[in-house]
Amino acid sequence: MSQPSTIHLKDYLPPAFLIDQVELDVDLHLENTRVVSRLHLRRNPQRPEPGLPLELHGQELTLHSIQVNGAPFSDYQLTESGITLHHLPDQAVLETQVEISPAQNTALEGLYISGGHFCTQCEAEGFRRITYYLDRPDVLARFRTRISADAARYPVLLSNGNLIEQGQLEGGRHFVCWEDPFPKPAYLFALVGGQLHAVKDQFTTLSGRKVALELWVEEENLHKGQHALTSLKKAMQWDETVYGREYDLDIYMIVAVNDFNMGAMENKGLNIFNSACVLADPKSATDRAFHRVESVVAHEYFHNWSGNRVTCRDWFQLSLKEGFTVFRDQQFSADQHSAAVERIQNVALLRTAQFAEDAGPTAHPVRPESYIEINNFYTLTIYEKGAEIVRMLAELLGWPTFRRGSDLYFERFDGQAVTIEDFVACMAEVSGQDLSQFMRWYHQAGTPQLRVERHYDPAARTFTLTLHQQTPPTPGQSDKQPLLIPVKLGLLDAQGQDLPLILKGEALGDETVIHLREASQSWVFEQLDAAPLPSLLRGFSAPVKLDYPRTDAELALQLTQDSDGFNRWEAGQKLALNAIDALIQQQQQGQDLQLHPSLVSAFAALLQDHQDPMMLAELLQLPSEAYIAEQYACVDIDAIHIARDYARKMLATRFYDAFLALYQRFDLQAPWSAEPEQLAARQLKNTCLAYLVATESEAAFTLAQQQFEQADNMTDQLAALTALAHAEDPAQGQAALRAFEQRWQQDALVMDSWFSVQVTRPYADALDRLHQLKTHPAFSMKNPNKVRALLGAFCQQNPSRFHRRDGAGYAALADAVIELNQLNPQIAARLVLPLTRHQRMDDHRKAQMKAELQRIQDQPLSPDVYEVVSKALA
Ligand code: 0A1
Ligand code: ZN
Repeated sequence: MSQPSTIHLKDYLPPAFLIDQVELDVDLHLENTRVVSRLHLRRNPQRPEPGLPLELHGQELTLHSIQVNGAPFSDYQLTESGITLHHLPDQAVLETQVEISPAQNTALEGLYISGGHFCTQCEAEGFRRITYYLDRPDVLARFRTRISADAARYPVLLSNGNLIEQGQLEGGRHFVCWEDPFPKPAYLFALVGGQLHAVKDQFTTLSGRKVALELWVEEENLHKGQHALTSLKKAMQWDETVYGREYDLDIYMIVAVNDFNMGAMENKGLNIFNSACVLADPKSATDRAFHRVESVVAHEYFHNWSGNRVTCRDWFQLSLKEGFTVFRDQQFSADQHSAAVERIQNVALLRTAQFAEDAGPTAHPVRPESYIEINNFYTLTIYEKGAEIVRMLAELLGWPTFRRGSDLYFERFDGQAVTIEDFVACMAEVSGQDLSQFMRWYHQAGTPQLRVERHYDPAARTFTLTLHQQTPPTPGQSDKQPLLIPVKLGLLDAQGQDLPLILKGEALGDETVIHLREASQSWVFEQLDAAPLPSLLRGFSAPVKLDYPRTDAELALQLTQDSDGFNRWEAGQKLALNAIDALIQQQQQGQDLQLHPSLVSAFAALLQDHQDPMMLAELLQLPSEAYIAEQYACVDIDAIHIARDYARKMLATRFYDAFLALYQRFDLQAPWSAEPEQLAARQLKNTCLAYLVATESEAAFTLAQQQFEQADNMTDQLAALTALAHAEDPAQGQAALRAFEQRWQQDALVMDSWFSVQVTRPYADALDRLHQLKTHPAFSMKNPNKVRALLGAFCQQNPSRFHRRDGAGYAALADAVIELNQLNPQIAARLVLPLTRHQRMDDHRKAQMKAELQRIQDQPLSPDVYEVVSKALA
């Protein structure tokens, strides 16, 4: 493997040729699939330089023949990354015949086998593993796809668009022909062949067109398909109502596959899903899994407009489709469930994982300037921070104007491949706002820090709020410019009620959004009889770190009284962070641990108010170890674990009776349903169960055991299993783990949870379990879900064990990365990320982490792993 090269945005050039029409003929065989492709080419008027050659991408293809306009063609060179054809006429039909081997494809890009079925994954650059092509998103072509295969083994053959022909062939084979009327980039191509069965439904669009909905699964999973179809119909309707977007083909198909690198893929008219993101029934899937299915189904559906009808010019624009589509799926979920809880959960992910990414060696702007391997850029920054930027735009413009900007964008660029600038220009045009400073959000990496100062002047009855912003340096970007930061705020009186806001004589109601543009800026609020308490960054109106010192009493007031649900939760998190910080310091100084009374009184207040059980379940969660770690310049991983654990156990003991009462009250004893009341009840009840079991009392273990045995749904069963299996005494969970394995060994998705539960045990034996489980018959390094369930869960969700002082956790990860680098580079490059977060670790661990990275670096590496590891060692 040669030294991989870097691709730069500044080098972008339009392609030398365009492709109007593609005719593919794919003859499916496990070891030697034959692909004939006919490309209807013409020179691109945007590239007038005479005689430009055509450079087609191709990877791991065996070339059999090339013809141009029906005659053999020899004026070409094979290169490392494809083929260069010289002296082509201005218009030509280029026919290539290649052979590929799906059975050997463990990278799961291009055409591969999953569970005995043929399937494809072409984003970002998988199509070049199927045939020679201009595999770039700014080349949009109409596809006609003929597939032939053994009729008995592969009775179902699918591709994009409409089925136009099918028939029998000799030798027990058959064929189908699909045609997609919408020009599309190759990354949206898909093909499936297998013994699949469909759950079918129908949707009538706003304008009265009937769309056939088909979910294709293995026969034994038919009963797990209904929820995805219901979710799809909700999403279709929501996009019509909220964004005025209708579906455009007569059929929408989804296929579930077991081996998939990501969550799902929005291929035109033929989505391919990781089975974990589409299959769900109450017996085997948790409420969280149901929610994931709903939101991923919606996400892929929304891509039909934000991504497919209007696509990206190049991969540097990835967040154009992903940021916007994540924002849309978050809006959808907020409309289906509790908006505040949805926001809390999205922000929790952003502030732990994305902020950590933005502070580490792989930090990059939402619109990057360069990359080695684009697959490494499907990141939380592109997706989640990208969505935050779109959310800020919507906040700055107001929804009706934002919606007009969205309409303009879809209308103006329908059928085109465009840039992030094009999107923001539509928003600027409809609003009349100058968004040039706002564009820095796309160009600057790193999480901005916002420092708050406040000053009340009793004589003038004014309150001055001063905000200072600063973005830390990130790799390749040492100096940062001030950003335009929308800060939504209210001012609370001593009872926590919103005060009227008056700025420069203008009455602004109870809540407003101020626009911070300078490095430091002040606002003077008038006519205030006493010092107010600002409730800042309501709804987390910008993805920033807020340095806003408040007293415990002020935090407690916000926790119970703030009219903004997000800020109530945020105040509680801050109270908990303060209390845990005090414990960390006591631990570091060798003192006895003492939990600060403010957190105890906060819990006492919370446990008396059951108005909103879903919200209460969130409010009762202590910040994760990962989020606690985010607060420190030098992370003391052991002290964090001990402090948080101590706080959890103290609260559990102190409020045992209250948790038990709440548990009993919300243990509905009714058959499972997906009704919001039941969802909330399960969530709260299981939060209480975790606290009860944290006391390690016999009574609590008995309760968990009973729940484990009697549960009629996976949410309750898994919550009980986790409580038992995470007890300090490993014997507590043994019987339940065995029973669970017996019951579910045939269900790969449930077994993923069984693996994760064991390796996330926060005790010394977790790593031994991991080593044992790697040899379990249900585990496979070739299946990404299994790798994530075992290795991913251990490294990301069990920080104190992954960061064991002896370095054995790091070594286990490095071993797995080295093995996976050969099998599946994309997954290897993701798995290695926890090892790259060494910056803020103590010197001992930092050295060990770097040594393991170096051990990886000393191997012959895929570009994927090379890029991540070399950045982490730079
Ligand atoms: N576009 C899909 C996610 C996806 C991205 C890359 C893939 O392979 C490298 C596969 C899927 C989405 O946003 O859902
Ligand atoms: Zn997406």
